[in-house]
Parts: sequence; C-alpha cells; structure tokens
Amino acid sequence: MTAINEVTDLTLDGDVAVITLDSPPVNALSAVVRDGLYDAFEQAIVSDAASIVLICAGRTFIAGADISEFGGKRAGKELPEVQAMIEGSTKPVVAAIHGTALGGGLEVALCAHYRIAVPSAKCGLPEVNLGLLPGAGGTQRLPRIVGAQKALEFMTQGTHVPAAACLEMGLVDELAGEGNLLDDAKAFARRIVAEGRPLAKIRDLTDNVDADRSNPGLFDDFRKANARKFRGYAAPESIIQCVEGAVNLPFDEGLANERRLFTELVSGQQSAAMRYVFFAERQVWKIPDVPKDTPVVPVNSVGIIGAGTMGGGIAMNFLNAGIPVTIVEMKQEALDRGLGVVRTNYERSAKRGRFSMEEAERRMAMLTPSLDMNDLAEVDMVIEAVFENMDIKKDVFGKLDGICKPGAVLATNTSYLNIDEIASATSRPESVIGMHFFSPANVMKLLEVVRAEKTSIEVINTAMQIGKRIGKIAVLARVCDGFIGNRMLAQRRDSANAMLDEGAMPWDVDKALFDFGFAMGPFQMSDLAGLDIGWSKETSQPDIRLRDALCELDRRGQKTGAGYYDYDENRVGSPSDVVAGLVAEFAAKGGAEAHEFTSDEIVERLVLPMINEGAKILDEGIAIRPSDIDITWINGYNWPKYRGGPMWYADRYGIPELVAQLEVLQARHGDRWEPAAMLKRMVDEGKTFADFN
Ligand code: 3H9
Repeated sequence: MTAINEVTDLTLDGDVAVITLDSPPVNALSAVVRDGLYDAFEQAIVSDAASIVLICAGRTFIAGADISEFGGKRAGKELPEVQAMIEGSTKPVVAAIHGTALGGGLEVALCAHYRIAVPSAKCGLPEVNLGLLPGAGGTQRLPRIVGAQKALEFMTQGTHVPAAACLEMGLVDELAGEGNLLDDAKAFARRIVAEGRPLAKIRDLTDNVDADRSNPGLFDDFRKANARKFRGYAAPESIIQCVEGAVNLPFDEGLANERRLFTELVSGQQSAAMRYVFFAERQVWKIPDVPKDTPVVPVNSVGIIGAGTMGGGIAMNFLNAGIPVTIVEMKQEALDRGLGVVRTNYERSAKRGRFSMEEAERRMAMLTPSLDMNDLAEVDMVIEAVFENMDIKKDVFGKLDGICKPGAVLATNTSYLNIDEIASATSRPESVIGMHFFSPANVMKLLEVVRAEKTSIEVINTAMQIGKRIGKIAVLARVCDGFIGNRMLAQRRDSANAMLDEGAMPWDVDKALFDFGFAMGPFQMSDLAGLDIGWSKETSQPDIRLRDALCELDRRGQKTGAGYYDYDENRVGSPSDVVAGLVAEFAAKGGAEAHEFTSDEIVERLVLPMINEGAKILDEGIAIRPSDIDITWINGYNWPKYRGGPMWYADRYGIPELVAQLEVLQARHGDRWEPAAMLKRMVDEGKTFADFN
C-alpha cells in the first residue's frame, strides 16, 4: 500500500489498482482530496495494474464538493483536472459506491468508465439545494445517460436516488453485494478487462441528446410546469440552460457553458444564503450545555392529547416513523373526526403513490384511539395539543402527573403560553418541555423545542433527538411569549395592521411579501386561519379595529367566503371593494396622511420589526444563536431559503443602516420602532450577526 497523501492510498491487488479515499466525515472534495486523487490516478495509470477501482472509506462515497471552500481562496488541483485524469485513463476505472455519491462526488463517478454500487447506496445531484448547479460536468453527462427530461427532474429536485433505480436509469452498471463492495468491484474490474470491454466515456454518448434535439419545446414545457415551484430561485433556470446546452452544443462547449453558469451562481447572494442555511441546519442540534453524550429517554410509544388538526398532524409524524401513538379526546365524536382526518390524509398519500394502501393501513393500525387519559399510563412521551388556555393546560398536566409513569416526557404543543407555569401543575417540572409543531404538523419541517426553567438536559436531548427521528428540524428556544417564531411574527402582524391604518391595502401588503418570496402575506394568512381567532362579540371594537369590523360583517376569512379578500367557490381570493372602503375610512378617521406605499417600503416595515425582535430574543438568550432564528423562519414560516433568514438578511442590509432606519421609523411612528439594545451595541462594536453564530 502506498500512501499518496494524508487522505488517499493506492494499493495494488494483483492486476487491480485500488485507490481508497478516507477524508471524514463525508469524503468531500477538498483541496487535499483533489490533490490525492489526481496523484493516485497518475500513479495507478502507469502502474502494472490492468484496471483501477476508486472506493471510499468511512460512511460514504464522495458526498460532493467541500461546501465550506466555496467563496474562499482556491487551492490545489481543480476538479476538472482530476476528472480529466480519470476519464482519460488508459485503464478502465470502476467507481465503487456506498453511502451517498452526491454532487461533485457523483460527477467524479460519472467520469469513471463503469460504476458499481451496493443496494443501500444513493446517488444524487443536490446542488440545487445549495443554490447551485452540478458544475463538474453533471449537467452534460446526465442527459447523455437518461435524456433531458429525466435529467432536468433529477437535478432540479436534487433528491437522493436509490441504487436500484440508478441501475435502471443506467447511472450505475452493476449492483454489489451489501457489505462486499470492494471484492465485487475488483471482480467487476477484472471482468471488464477479461471481456475486453471499452473505456466507456459518457461524454461520447449521443443517442439521448440527439433524440432530445428533435423536441425543442421540452424546455419551455418544463419551465411552465414548474414555474410555481421555482419562483424566486435562480439555480433551476440555470440548470435548464445547462441541459439545453447539453442537447444543442458539442460536449466541450456545453461544459464551458455549465462552468460559466456555475461561476455566476456560486458567487451570487442566493447560493451564499443557501450554503449558510446548510450549515445552520446542522448547527441547531448543538446545544452548549447539552453535551452529545447526554442520555435520552427511550421513546417507543407516544400519547397525544387532542385529536384536532394539530393533534392528528402530530400523531402522523410518529406513525410515519413507526412509533405507536395513543390519541386521547374528550368526546367520541371529536375522536372519530380526528381519526377520520388522519385516515383521509394517509389514503390520499397512498392514492398519489407515496406508499401502498397496506402501508396506510399499517400506520393507522399503530394509532390507538381513547377517551380516557389513564390509557397514557405507560407511554414514554405525551404531547398535549389541547385548546390554548392556561387553565385547561394546567388541568391536563396536573392529571398527567398522576397518571404517567416516572420518567415519561410531558410535552406541550403550546405556541406561546408560559411553560414554567404549565410545569408548576406537576410534581416533576424536570420532565416538562415545549414541543411546538407548525401547521400542517405532518408537513412543516420545524419543531420548536422549548426548555422551561427546570427542564432536565436529558429531556431536552430526548425532545431534540425524537425531532430528528421524525424528520423535523428542531430548534431549541427558552420560554417567553411566543418563543422565537410567533414572538417575531407578532411584530410583523402589528406592523402590517399599522400600515392598513395608514391606508395601505391588504393585497398590496400581501403582494410585496409574496414577491419577496413568502408563500403568502399576513392578510392571506389571516383569511386562511380565520379572522375570528381571539375575537369575541363581547370584546369587539368595530369602530377602532378593522379586524373587528370585518368579523362583525361576518367576513371571517375563507371559511365564510370573505375576509380581507372576497372568495369565489374555489376559495380564490380577489380584492374587496368593501374592505377597500373600510381601510380608507379607518385611515381617514385615524388622520393618516394619504400616501402610496412602495413594495420596498412595505417589505421594510414588515421585516425590520422582525429583525429588531430577533435581536431582543438573542439578547435575552431565548435563542442560542442567530442562525437558529433563521432556521426557525425558513422551516416554520416559509421565509424564502434563498434569502437566508431574517438575521442573515439583516447582515446584508447592514447593522448600522438597520439601526439608522429603525430610528427614522421610530421618529415617524413611535417607540415600538426603537432599535434593540443589542443592535446599538453591535454598531458600536462593529459586529454582525454572523459574529454570534
Ligand atoms: C457540489 O458538489 C458542486 C459540484 O457540482 C461542482 C464543484 C466544482 N462539504 O449532514 P451530516 C459535513 S456542491 C463540507 O450531519 P448525514 C456537515 O456539515 C455539494 N462539509 O451527515 C457535517 O459537519 P458537522 C453537493 C460537509 O449523515 C458532517 O459533514 N453535495 C459536506 O446526516 C456530517 O454531515 C451536497 O450537497 C460537504 N459537501 O448526511 C451533499 N457534506 O459534523 C451535502 C456534509 O461539523 N451533504 N458535510 O456538523 C449531505 O447531504 C449530507 O451531509 C450527507 C450525510 C447525506 C452526505
């Protein structure tokens, strides 16, 4: 065995040269890896071996370029040089794949002449998730194997495709025995030599691209079909242009086109934001006072109290992960309704082909309905999802304290109530924690875990780890009104309402936020949720509150066919003359000076108060780090990922500029806008939020 460098070895096993890459954690293509590969292939090619196998040590084949290198100084061999060395080898090269061959990793494998993978392996070009395109020939080689349409889907979805499907597509040539990759790869290499198979180069394949050339409409059809999904994102369009190049240009020109478009993306704001999000999503799990080796409560069964929309959605997360759930309601009718909704959701997924009907039944069979909280005596974790009312919650937790076994985690799904107070209703506050899911709870990625004053670190770790197990991104917060997400949302909502009081139209406010990249604006959200949440006839003030006036007109949102918007029978909203009239009336009453709101002004007035509140949340230690706030907003509130999150956005805006603008707004609109103390300190100390990550 020859050590080529600290991460690469070359071994001659008879007539097969084996190059082993070992660069934990994921064999990413850092400079030292590229150099090692280049030198190893250079030596293997001139060695006595008849063929070459490339294999990786550790948990995975090469998982892509080293993301942390982007935006920094380049060093070492460039990836295309390494690829040219592999593809140009005079001896057949076999890439042996386990774990995940992703991005640049798969692009390296596509330069090998043959690929073999274990059944558990997956391949993907997930660059789109980083605001990038496969920039090492992937956009040119993949269409030559699978055709433009499939290549477009593969690269714009960025999913990890299992080995069997890769074999079917022609992306890999053979499946190895699980656990037997090296031996099978060597045997495959020997067979290739013995059979005199050619040095197969994907770049030379022409059948698929020739066929695609006769269907020029393909690309615009793809654009149209995905317009909604791609809205705001730059990378998908660049990927489409690359594949157009693959179909219409000679290989090397297509490659140059790809390089140009990749360079544009990698140096742009969107990719910088999305790369930041990639690392931020991995930071959230790191909690300073909860070390990695903190024990967890084993969770093999879960109880949920409340079978409403939230309770049912929460239950589905656990059923999907194979964890049995007992769901408790007070009345049979509510229980039946709740179970019915879960069943309908599963059947709909099965009909869409996400899984089989048997699988839907299997999941339903793990759900036990109950009208008796005593049935939760033996579960490992309870999540309460009843009405947001402190007295009711305390009553539930008092009862759970008497029923549940010692050590069971007692979680509340409250979205803003004081969890210390809820915990005080039990004799075991160390077991009480917040697990705040977002609606629809079976879909939204975010889980806000809220530690109360006395919550033990074991319980915190349990909530975080179970979050990971059910596929959520968990962010840890401390107790305050609304925690991280809703506390900031309240600021945005108040600011949106204040703009209406000054005569802005709800649809103009919503449109500005939609164009910024959110799925919908505050008033569309309000119409969807119902304007009457928190409203009552007794406390209504229709003379001074627009929302109250609308509720009194029975304009309570989509469910009543009207709210801030008018709705047709398909629940499609359109601007309402009634609302326009009321807004103007309220604005005149309030003495607001009529003025046109620009989109920029609207966005500023919605986003700046969120950032200001985010700074307070950080200063109070409610969130651990700015990037946790960003992850909360991206995964729980649809903040556009390509804008990195509010705190990332604040750094781009500039902290001194932000404080100056808040002061302008404070002078104009009052002390609500006073810059947070932390922001002022940051200006004095020349800091950005990135300094706190
Ligand atoms: C690309 O390839 C561009 C090319 O087309 C063109 C080039 C010219 N770089 O996720 P995990 C770290 S773009 C650097 O927790 P898992 C990660 O931060 C790239 N670091 O493990 C974490 O560090 P820490 C295309 C990376 O088992 C640790 O590894 N490729 C990279 O849940 C473990 O990661 C991708 O987009 C990287 N590429 O999942 C694949 N990848 O322990 C990105 C990981 O300090 N990676 N790290 O927190 C993944 O999707 C997952 O990490 C993977 C493993 C599925 C591989």
